[in-house]
Amino acid sequence: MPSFSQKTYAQRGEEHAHPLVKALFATMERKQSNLSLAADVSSKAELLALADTVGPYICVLKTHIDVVSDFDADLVKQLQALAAKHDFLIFEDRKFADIGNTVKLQYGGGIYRIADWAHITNCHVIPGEGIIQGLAEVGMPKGRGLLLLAEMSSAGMLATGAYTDKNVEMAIANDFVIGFIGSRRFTEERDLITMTPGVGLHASGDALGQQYRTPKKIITENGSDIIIVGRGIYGPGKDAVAEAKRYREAGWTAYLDRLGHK
Ligand code: BMP
Repeated sequence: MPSFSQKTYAQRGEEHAHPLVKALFATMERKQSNLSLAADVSSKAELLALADTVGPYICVLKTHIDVVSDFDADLVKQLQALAAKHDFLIFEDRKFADIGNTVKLQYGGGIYRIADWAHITNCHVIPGEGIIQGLAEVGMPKGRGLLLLAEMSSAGMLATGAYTDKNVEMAIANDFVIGFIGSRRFTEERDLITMTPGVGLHASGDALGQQYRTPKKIITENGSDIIIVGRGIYGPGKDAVAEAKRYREAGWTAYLDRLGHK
């Protein structure tokens, strides 16, 4: 059987059982994009402007909703409208890390009500499998999906070896899990997607431990599925649309190279 990395996104979408993953692969194929924008901006106006201008080039908009200083319910409504207009999914990078009962409250309630609007969210499995079960109780009925942080991109990160292996085991065993944050393909047992942050075409890192690798390394060599790019697209002095086009092209070319379509 060919590795999932050798199949097209379209084929994987057709064969996948999870409607959300089917929708994601279909979007990727339609837009020829395996690019996710990490929209780490601190105002509602900036976030909406970025989502609207870069939206046509991405498959997933990744948010940190708690960095938006003037968050309100209307922001979420407008983000959902932009997701429909430009055909992308929303991933709230919440990194839940508490016991099952607490994360249920955090995911479904509070000010942000993440489960109501984010198609995808993620968690650390430090508390054990109960965190997945708690999140699933809220997210499964809404058709949402969860990524496990099997690895991180930053220098000295502790998610390695047996800890990473445990993430993979838990992902395989839980239907609510659709994949991982990490740097590579982790398993062939079922089609779990990998989304990779810490991607840059030029910089090698920042002053706070971030480390960047190229789309070619991540997609072609490591078999990851989606590149997550933040400051490489909208950093100081950058033309966000031009950079988004450049990263989309680099990510897609790396994917075609992996399939052997030179
Ligand atoms: P940038 O491309 O500007 O470095 O942004 C990376 C984004 O990915 C940030 O939103 C960060 O929170 C997230 N991220 C990461 O950098 N490394 C990880 O291991 C996990 C992340 O979610």
